[in-house]
Amino acid sequence: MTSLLKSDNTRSADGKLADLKKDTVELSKDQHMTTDYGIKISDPDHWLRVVNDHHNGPSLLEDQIAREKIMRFDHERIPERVVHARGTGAFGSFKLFESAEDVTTAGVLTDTSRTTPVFLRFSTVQGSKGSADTVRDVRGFAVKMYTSEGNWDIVGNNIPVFFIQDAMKFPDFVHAVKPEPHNEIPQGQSAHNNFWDFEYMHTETTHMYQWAMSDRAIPRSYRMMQGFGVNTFSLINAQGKRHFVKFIFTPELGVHSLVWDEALKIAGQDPDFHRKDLMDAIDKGHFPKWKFGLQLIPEEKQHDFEFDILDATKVWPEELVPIRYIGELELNRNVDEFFPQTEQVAFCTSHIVPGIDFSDDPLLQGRNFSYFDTQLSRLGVNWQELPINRPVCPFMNMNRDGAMRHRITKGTVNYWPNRFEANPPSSVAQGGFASYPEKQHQGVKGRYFSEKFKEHFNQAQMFYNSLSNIEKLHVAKAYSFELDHCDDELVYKRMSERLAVIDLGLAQTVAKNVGGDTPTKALKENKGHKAKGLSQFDFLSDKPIIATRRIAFLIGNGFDYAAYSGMKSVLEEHGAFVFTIGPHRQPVEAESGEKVTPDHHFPGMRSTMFDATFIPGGNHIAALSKNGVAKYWITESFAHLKPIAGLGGAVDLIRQQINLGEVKVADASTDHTTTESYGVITARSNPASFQADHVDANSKGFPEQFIWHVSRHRNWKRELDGLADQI
Ligand code: HDE
Repeated sequence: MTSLLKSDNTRSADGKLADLKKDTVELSKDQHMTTDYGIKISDPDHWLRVVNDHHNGPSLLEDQIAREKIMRFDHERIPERVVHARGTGAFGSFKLFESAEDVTTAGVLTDTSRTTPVFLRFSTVQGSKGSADTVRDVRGFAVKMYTSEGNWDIVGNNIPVFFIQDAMKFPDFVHAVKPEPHNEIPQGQSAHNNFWDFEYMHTETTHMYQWAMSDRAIPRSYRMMQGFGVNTFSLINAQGKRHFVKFIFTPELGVHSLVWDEALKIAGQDPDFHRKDLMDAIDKGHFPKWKFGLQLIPEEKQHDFEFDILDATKVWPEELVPIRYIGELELNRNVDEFFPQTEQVAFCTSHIVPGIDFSDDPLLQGRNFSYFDTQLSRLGVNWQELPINRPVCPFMNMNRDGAMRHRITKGTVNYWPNRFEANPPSSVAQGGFASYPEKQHQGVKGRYFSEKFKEHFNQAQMFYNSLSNIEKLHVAKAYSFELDHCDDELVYKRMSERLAVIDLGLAQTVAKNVGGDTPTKALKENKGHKAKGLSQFDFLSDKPIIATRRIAFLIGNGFDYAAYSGMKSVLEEHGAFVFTIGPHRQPVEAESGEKVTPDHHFPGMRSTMFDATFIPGGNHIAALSKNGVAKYWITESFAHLKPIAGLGGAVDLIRQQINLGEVKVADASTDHTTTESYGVITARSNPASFQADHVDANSKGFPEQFIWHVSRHRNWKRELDGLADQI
């Protein structure tokens, strides 16, 4: 039976959940409908009127119930976020497995017995609130930790650097990337003249747009991307010593992306793809997890690097500054209602807790101003009183009044100091926040920049050098797509030439594709520096992790039930989500008489929604061979580099469809060790058992091979060998 309540959110009781309960009401048949001021409503559907014999007549302004219903509705929109408008969020918790007390006094980073409640909002940057999830864009990764000492917000992204170095450039940058002013085009993408004009004009953006053109900007799932605080913060320990720090979250499931054609299609086919993916995983109990790490530089080493460590367009290469993983963040509860939680949640980089402090990073300094300011216009002066934003620890001060003040503070004074000594401040020993007493030298007032900030290309090269060949190929394709969408010759010609500061081959490929002038020499020597942790392949586990992977089973009447149920249970044992796609959602009958109710019918779904496909044998193959959707499904999955497995009669269907010509696909019933499988696993007869206890690259069994290929995410060799360009 469909429940009135969307989801059962009682699973993980925590401090924030208890706090929100005070403001949470539930729909119920026993609670009769009332107006907002409490009177019971007898007719919510018809406006009060004076009618003639035909029951026609004017509506009466007098109807306070109808009037208030409409007027309340007229005002229910608030301004969307000026950037990061499109997003989704979830609750969770943060736990330490190692104390960082050597570098900070912050309880949330030192007390290993604590579980800190968390709210995390993911977002895209460019598009408006209703735009598609899978566009090419940076993803926001904003974490609110409701710590016992107050809220700590890490307002991060899934890319470790940013476009600009100085906050004062932010309005120009955002104007340039957002839809153009004369026609409000394009939505949810940077593929337009103004964005690339801005990038060309600001060489400091070079490193970041390399990342934005990489696969990082088209994640497969919010659950499969890293989160970075980006800016440099400080940690202060009990001895008053300061370390500069960067915060990093790395996902348990690895870092994976969509392929571009898939991302484009999903944007239309299921614009909520990432939202649903996150909710679905949490609802099914597969809670996404990230390791939380610190990169630390002692204060006295601030100037020991060839880049400025306060420059947000630079990473701290792991070889120079290793990541120390100390905790884990888990998301385990979906929101109850989107607006009061995900929309009204508001983050501020300035919200830190004792033991953590800022740095002179000029981007951070500006952000510390901007976030609080934007919440004032988006939510009003009492935004921190909203249930989702208020801390779980006690809070009290002399701030009063303002629109929509809810809190009622008893007492006769609202100032400090007062004759009652009410609400005194805390000493540092009592936990009061004190800024790090950084020595400030007498300086000169002026709009100066550190010399090292002027170097803009070394790390853009390092990023590109560190990518695998396939990732480099994708970068070239991404630039080609973006600049192809620019119709101003000046923009695409200058930009494709600019790429020669990174790599001549890249610049030549892009110039050719987009109609630029092919550059003949590199604009900067590339010394070949690389760093780990930049390529997504660095996060690919040796373990065959297929948990939460969406696997489609294509069936029709007459399918082989043994193969269907055997594969379903072995994949589900490994944590995959199996979906059955059939000709209709009414039950489909197997050859042996069993009935299965499909999750979807063919026209209702697309291959793009799944990570892999399996087709059991049986006499349904004749019908599938005539089913255009099923046939295109196979072709498209192959082009999107996804594993495909088939048994019995499905072998011929798959082979015909992917039209591999001379290339052989693996056949688990034959000797496949000499055959390149391209991630297509087929066998003429069912395996002796549908079990997969030990899976690795050398596994020979049918389910094992399929699981291994799914765990590799995509079969890149198809693309490298030019086999995938069929659609
Ligand atoms: Fe933001 N950014 N930003 N940003 N940002 C906003 O604040 C801003 C920057 C990021 O889910 C706004 O509440 C300035 C870097 C995320 O609610 C605004 C500068 C990083 C979110 C704002 C930056 C981010 C925002 C708009 C340059 C990665 C969504 C709505 C100095 C570390 C938070 C809002 C959410 C949102 C300002 C640069 C991440 C206007 C001035 C760098 C994840 O205040």
